[in-house]
Amino acid sequence: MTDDPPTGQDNVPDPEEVVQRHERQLDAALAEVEDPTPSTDESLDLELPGLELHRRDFVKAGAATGAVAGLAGCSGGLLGDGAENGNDGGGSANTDYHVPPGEKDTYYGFWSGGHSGEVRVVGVPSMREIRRIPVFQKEGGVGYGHDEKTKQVLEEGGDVGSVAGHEWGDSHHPVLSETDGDYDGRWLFINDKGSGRVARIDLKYFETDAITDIPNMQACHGMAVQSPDTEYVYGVGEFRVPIPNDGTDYDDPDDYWSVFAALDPETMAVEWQVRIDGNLDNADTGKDGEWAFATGYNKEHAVGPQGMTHDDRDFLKAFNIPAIEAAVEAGNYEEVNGVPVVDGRQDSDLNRGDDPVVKYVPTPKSPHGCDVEPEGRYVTASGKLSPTVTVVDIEELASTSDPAEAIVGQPKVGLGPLHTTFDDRGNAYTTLFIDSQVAKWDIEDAVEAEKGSTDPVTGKVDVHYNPGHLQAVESETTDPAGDWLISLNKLSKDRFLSTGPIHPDNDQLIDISEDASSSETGGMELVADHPVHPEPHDCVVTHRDKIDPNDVWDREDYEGEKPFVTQDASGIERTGEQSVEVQMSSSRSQFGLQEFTVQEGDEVSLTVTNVEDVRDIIHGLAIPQYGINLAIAPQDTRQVTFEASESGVYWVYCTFFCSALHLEMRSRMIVEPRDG
Ligand code: RUQ
Ligand code: CUA
Repeated sequence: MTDDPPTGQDNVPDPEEVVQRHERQLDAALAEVEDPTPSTDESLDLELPGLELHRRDFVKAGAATGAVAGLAGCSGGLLGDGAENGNDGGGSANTDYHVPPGEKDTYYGFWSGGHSGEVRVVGVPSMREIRRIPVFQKEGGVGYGHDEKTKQVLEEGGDVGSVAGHEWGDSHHPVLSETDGDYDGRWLFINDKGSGRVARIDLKYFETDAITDIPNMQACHGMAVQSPDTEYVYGVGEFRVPIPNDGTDYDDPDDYWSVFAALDPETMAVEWQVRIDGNLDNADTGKDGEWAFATGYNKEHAVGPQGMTHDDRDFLKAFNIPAIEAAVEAGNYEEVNGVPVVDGRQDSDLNRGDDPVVKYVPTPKSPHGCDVEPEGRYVTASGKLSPTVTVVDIEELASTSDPAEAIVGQPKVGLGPLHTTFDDRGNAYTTLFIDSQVAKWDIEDAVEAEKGSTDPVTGKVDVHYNPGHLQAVESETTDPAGDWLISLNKLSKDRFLSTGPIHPDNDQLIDISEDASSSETGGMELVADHPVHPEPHDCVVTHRDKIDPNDVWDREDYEGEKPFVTQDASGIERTGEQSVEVQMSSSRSQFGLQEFTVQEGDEVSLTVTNVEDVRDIIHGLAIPQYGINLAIAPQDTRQVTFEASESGVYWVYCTFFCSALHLEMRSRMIVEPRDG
């Protein structure tokens, strides 16, 4: 503990050793209970949370040390089998989560799909998966990345370096656009933790319509929109990298960068960035447009877990939006790769005056979740490696010159607090990764109580197992619904039929509609298990009345060059020595052309319109030998261009079972030998 934090690459710690070191740290923390002398990092004058936990609490299920090691980097831990967990239930509240055939869910949920790179639409409370929306990778079912329009979306957002290309992404944190502090149903934004990207889904069509590759950023982890009116979309850089990252200056980790980026929600252009000290993790914003927050770890600027967790403190960073905008306006920035980068590091000149661009609030080391409660009064940083949640008064933070003074509460909630969510009755709910529980606590009680007190905790419910995110319905608005909560559990272990060594995750639905102080769970009742494909991270849930998608396409939204193709307009036109244009309508149960003939080597530009205006009648168009796979919804037009490289007969078929004559819905492409 007295060595300098290791930063060189020849000092990669042995995982065993890291685990042992964490054990020693836990021992030290326990010793502090008897002897509450200041922490090893005396530069920060912050009260230590009380740590009167017993040793056996830390090693619950014999696995906590492994879990702590896993936690250091936001990944799953090595865990014991957790068989002691069971639902102890609570007072029965509204258990009507079953949605009968023909009825619809009350809420739309949007789930990130992790390294599947997609977003999933899930009905709540039934938890039925309604649709998958491909975002960061090509997908066959809806032809995403196959037609020119969606191909372009992927390509424009795909310049992530010659190594990765745009093969896949790691979607983590879906956030909904807001108007007046409420979800407005216009867009959903999602980050790519795999590279520094942010995507936008147009909720009129539930289709990804833009991806931005954020310069100066590797790994965009946190994601938020500025409340109350989506003034900005924030992408939060996690990994620190050299800028430029071209191999010229790679071995000075003190000069690696991580940035907080603000995008314009309309144009998806990066407006500005703030360079900060340490890594960034999760983000949220205040409710008045003035502040954004991000947790962070690795203030040590290390490159390995040992160094990253060396000190006892890290920071919650508070971004002062008007001050940042003023700095940009005044030209107080460095332009890097086309983006104004404001210096928000601790020793920056811009942080010296009365109106610093970034305030660094000291917290226990490696805080994780960053969540602002519905009234916008407090921001919480969930402890991860500390059993506490740090509660910061935003107004006080704005006025104080010592950010530590704005810490007004630090309830001790349990082991491995990762994320916090809220209801409309002043309760907060925090996932406990190591304890495999959700803890419920009272926000105002936490502010009243001594720091480190367990008194504000009003109940705990077991979940199965090792929860990461959790989300209460409409929790990010100023008026949450307060009826359902979903715990997104990283491991499912014994909860489902085995499918071999790779298990699904387990999303559990918890009824939170009642407060019951007499019950152990505080009224929370776990009502259902739902397996999910690897690996959702987070979700956001809105009332269905706030989303109003189209049933068919509006023709005026079509942006391609070619017009809407009617049956009469179907035809083929030679546009050059080796190029042809083919235009086709599709409807039940025929294409506008029964056959068409091109020459070997022709560049074929194919435009297809679905002329139906009936909801849910989708036609596909596939020419498998040429890799063509379009999905065309009613009133939509899609295009694709390919080279007819080999002569022969190729059947063009419809991929959606659209009518009794679906199998007959075909066209015949004849590719004539060029000199035949
Ligand atoms: S952050 S599990 Cu990687 Cu979504 Cu907390
Ligand atoms: Cu159109 Cu099948």
